[in-house]
Amino acid sequence: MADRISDIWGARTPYAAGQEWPVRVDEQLAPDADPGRVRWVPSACVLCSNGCGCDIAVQDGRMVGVRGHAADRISHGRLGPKGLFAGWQAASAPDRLRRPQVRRGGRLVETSWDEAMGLLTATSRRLLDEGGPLTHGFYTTGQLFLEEYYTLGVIGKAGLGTPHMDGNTRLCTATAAAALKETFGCDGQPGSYADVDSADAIFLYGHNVAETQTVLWARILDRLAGPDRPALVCVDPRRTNVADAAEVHLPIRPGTNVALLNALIHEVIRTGAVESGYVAAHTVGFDELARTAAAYPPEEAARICDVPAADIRRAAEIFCHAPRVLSTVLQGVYQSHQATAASCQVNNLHLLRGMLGRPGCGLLQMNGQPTSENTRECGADGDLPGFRNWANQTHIGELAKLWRVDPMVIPHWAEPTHAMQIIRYAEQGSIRLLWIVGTNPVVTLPDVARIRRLLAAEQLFVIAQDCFPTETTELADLVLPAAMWGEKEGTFTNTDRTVHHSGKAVDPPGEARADLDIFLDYAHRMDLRDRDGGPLIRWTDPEGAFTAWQECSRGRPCDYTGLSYARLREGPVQWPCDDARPGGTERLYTDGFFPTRAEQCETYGHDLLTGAAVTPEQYALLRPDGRAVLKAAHYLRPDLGAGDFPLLLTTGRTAYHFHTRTKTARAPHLNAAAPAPWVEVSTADAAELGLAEGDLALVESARGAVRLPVRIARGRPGVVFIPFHYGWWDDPADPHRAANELTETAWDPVSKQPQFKLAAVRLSRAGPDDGTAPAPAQTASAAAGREG
Ligand SMILES: Nc1nc2c(c(=O)[nH]1)N[C@H]1C(S)=C(S)[C@@H](COP(=O)(O)OP(=O)(O)OC[C@H]3O[C@@H](n4cnc5c(=O)[nH]c(N)nc54)[C@H](O)[C@@H]3O)O[C@H]1N2
Ligand SMILES: Nc1nc2c(c(=O)[nH]1)N[C@H]1C(S)=C(S)[C@@H](COP(=O)(O)OP(=O)(O)OC[C@H]3O[C@@H](n4cnc5c(=O)[nH]c(N)nc54)[C@H](O)[C@@H]3O)O[C@H]1N2
Ligand code: SF4
Ligand SMILES: [Mo]
Repeated sequence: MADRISDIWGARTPYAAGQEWPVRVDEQLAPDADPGRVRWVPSACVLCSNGCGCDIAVQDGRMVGVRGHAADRISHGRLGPKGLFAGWQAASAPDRLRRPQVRRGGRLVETSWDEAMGLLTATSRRLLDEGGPLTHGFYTTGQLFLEEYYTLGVIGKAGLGTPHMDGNTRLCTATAAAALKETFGCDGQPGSYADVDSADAIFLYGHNVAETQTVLWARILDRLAGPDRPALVCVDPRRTNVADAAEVHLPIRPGTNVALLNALIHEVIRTGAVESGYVAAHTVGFDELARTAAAYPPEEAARICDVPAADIRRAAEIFCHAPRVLSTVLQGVYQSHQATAASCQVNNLHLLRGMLGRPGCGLLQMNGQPTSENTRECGADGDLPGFRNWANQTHIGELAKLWRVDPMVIPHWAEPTHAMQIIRYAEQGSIRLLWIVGTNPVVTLPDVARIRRLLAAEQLFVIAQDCFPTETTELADLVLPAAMWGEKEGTFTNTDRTVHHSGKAVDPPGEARADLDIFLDYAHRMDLRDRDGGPLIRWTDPEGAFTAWQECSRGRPCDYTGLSYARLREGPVQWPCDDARPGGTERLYTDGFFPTRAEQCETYGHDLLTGAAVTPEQYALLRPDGRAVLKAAHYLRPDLGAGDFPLLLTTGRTAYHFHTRTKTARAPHLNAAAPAPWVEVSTADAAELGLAEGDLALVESARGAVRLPVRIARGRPGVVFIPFHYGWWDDPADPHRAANELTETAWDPVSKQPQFKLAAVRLSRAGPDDGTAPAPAQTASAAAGREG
């Protein structure tokens, strides 16, 4: 059973440019499953944004395994270690939440749904009476289904009227959305995963795809093993598996993405690689971009980023000469201080070469969580449903008409509140009810000591809705047990706009309920009504919610009106899908026209350095009118505070765990592959600090400290890495071992995404060698000395 643990990507199936990626069907069944008796329920994996289509094996009312779906456009049958092992095993874990719990006399005790929802609605009503909708905050997720997000979005925006609803997507894909909006006028992924099949070069910016979308990496590996391998360029301070396979690895100093990208733009312009016809017809802002980039010859970027200028030139040459380049961007860029500024420069590179909307010329501002796309589309975060612009009265009017409410009910007097600001309002006491759904902030927000204090405070009524007991449910006043993937029906959309339908395979354990049913129950008990006195939420099941959402998406860039449950049961489809495009749409912007007209766009944009909003008047002067906006930004040095913290901490993922491990730690093989946290230190730093493999190190920042075993790894000197997966639910003996004990409350000015990839720390030896660190050996965490 364990071979796909050590063999993360499975066997190679090489192919050449322009060919179909060969099918390889991966399957994992429980030892006691009987293949003859298994029933297969179509779904897709929800353990990352790749969204691999799969079938769930069901036997005797239990999930007993999973297999890849051969016809699926994303996976062509493959599944990675998380997909193979985690979902179905976690679902039958004995410690699932089965009944609601309420805090009485300081302790959580089980209660009935009726009492739990009664308490919730009584508290909610009282606070609305006392202080209005601004007393209510929602902290949501990128892991529910579309139907649940849309329902929650309508409840918050039209039922209660609070602007305080954001998702953990703020930590995850806020920058992807922001960069797409700034450049193209609207959210929506231009590229397709099938661009891997024909790209001549692939650029990965801060994206450890080998560990974080393992099936996408298998697709890239198969091209690399084929007859016409694409050139790979990896921008990542760590020596990841991607770096090992790359033609050019640029291990830049963390936080210097903008300088590097400006140098690439510099070279595109200097060498005459700009597609002038495309730029003239389809963009605005070239002159300012050229002026800005002029300050970044490769030598200057080399100095800032601390990589050889010759390597920057080689990367630039690849970008300038390859007929088809696919670029992907993820957390190494998004979770940094100039996140949106950097991501926009990747958009600019593609625009300068006219490389959009054609096979192989993909631009993927990646998502991370499996369904974060839907949070954004449906408005269960700081966005309005259908990618509508909160500053556009017509867009607000459309929603008011659809929901049959007064436009003034829908909060749109200011930009919706971002997650860290919701936390601040709760701390200051204006938000008094915080409903946390499908996220574990006590481990995953920056500076978790602060979050722990807040959630434990008397003044705040905390609801936590989850499938498992977590560090966050432990602090809640009310715990609502949720059904998980496979236990409820719904749809979700991956990074490249592919919508999958997921069937209900089994019943949830105990009294756990689908999130949709919990939201519907709340709306019903709160008696939320429209302006005519009818029920605000008129649907009662997933398909009804989907139909309501389709109407909301009509005419918007994310148009779902051509879809249906019946159609999706036959297989996935990429939005937009409407009467004119009944088969869906593989790539956006094939004609070079962008949704930047003022009446269409999702935002008028921001200043990339300060985050100041562009006014409608300023936007009108810019006159994008269907052209993309080339936005320039100078590099700014990150502010890392004062104090004696000479090392840079970066945090991130390992292949075997998903976030706070609520699912992956309950899959024994995955857990055994990475059972406990570690800190990666470079050979040079270890020598200087007198640290050996397995030693216990004390890692301190201005915020906190953790003690972790040392892995002497292959990263760049001056940078240490800690995986952020490890809270303390499975190790109460060490309640302070999370990476986020150390991180700072700081965010990108445009996307408001926290800066998890950049904190100043110091290290010292805290204990003797205990053998080897519990770090995986096949990944970026491999011990120094292993050559790629
Ligand atoms: N196995 C696994 N897969 C996952 C997840 C998981 O938890 N586990 N989570 C999913 C989710 S929600 C997300 S958001 C994605 C995240 O997927 P990734 O973004 O690929 O993962 P991370 O490890 O957070 O960060 C990627 C890389 O950024 C690099 N980096 C750090 N600082 C910088 C910098 O300044 N510049 C550049 N260029 N790179 C830098 C790090 O060294 C790291 O290798 O993964 C998804 N897939
Ligand atoms: N230091 C550092 N911190 C980070 C990051 C980093 O790279 N470094 N990355 C950030 C990123 S990109 C992300 S996405 C976040 C992730 O942060 P979190 O979202 O807090 O992490 P998860 O463990 O995925 O928490 C999701 C919770 O939802 C529950 N859940 C799963 N399915 C369902 C469902 O259907 N219904 C309900 N109600 N609950 C469900 C799970 O059991 C789990 O407890 O972490 C962020 N924090
Ligand atoms: S690549 Fe992502 S979606 Fe595909 S099997 Fe792995 S975790 Fe699941
Ligand atoms: Mo994420």
